[in-house]
Amino acid sequence: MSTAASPLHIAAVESPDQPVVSPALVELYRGFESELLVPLWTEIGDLMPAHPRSRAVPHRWRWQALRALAEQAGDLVPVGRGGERRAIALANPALGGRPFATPTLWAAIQYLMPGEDAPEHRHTQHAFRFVVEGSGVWTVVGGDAVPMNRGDFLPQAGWNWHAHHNATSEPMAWIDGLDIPLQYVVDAQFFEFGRDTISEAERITPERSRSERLWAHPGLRPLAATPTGPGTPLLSYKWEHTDRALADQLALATDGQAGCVAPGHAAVRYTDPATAGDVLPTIRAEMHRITRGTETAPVRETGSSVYQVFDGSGTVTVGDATWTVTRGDLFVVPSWLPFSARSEAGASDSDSGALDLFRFSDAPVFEALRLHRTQTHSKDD
Ligand code: 1HN
Repeated sequence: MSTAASPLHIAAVESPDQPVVSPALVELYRGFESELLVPLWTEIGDLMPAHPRSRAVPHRWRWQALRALAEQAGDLVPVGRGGERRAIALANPALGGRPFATPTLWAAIQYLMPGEDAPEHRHTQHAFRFVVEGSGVWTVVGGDAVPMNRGDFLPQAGWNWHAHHNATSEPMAWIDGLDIPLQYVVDAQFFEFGRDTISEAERITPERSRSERLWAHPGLRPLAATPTGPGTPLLSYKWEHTDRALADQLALATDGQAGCVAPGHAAVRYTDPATAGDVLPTIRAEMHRITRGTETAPVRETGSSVYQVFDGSGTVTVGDATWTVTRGDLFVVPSWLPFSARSEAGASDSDSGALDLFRFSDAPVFEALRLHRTQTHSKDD
């Protein structure tokens, strides 16, 4: 028998639902420990709770603080082969210091200095970029140069070669979302380095990528183009379309037409134009617009989400936590905790606009596994 200390500790405790503690029971538990065995009767409450009790906790990150630290990293940390990206991840305070925003989702601020290249690579992790401020970076996905501007959403399914280039004289920051924690826990990851530098031909700065010219025409599918990868063939969802969709929804609702989630709450989901399904196999993304003074009904869902305030200010409540939020702030909603948002004027707001919330979640995973549940409460529940 091994003499190494067992990593297990099985406590014999006095409790109505546990066997009577005796020297023989303690001896039995030491026997379990040394053979690396765990009885169900001491663990069942933790393993099979009546409803999800996420290991993650609600948390908010202030964009101003993230942005300032990313700027410092811009001065101190070069971007190159090995580290690959100047990306700084949100670490949920209850997930052991790992760079995991939730048990399934990674979220990071990425920062690229003028003229810098983030080298080419590919990985099985599904990813996207979302731009809350700035412009001028081009992400090159499979040789297609895709411009990045405020409000643009750029999904990029796993195993696509990708690099980024800052073509301007200003630094630029954006957020990255990936399914890294999910692929980490299920041991699915593959990764390969690509070319160290992208070609001059890929440094061009077209207004629209090839993918947009093929796929970004509403309701029109190119007859001869076949998506090859696992996610959407459209590599950029430009802000002008998202903005108009939300504005139209709210305007129609004012005329008494249906279409909004609720009065004063418009929302759209980013979808794959070839399938109408989610943009990525493991990540769902949406944009919500909540008009000034509107409060959403609390909703809880299985699975976790990360939100970023795209515009406006307000108050959000996640479980027992309530925070004020303003442009750029990020927060997480763990599984099965009720979430609601209220749009209100913030001290720093210059306009009377609505609260625009970008959201991404692991919902496609939960739906595929038939584990998705939603519960909506009225404000009086
Ligand atoms: C990655 O490739 C990017 O391409 C961003 O911008 C964040 C985090 C971990 C691993 C790869 C990117 C990443 C990443």
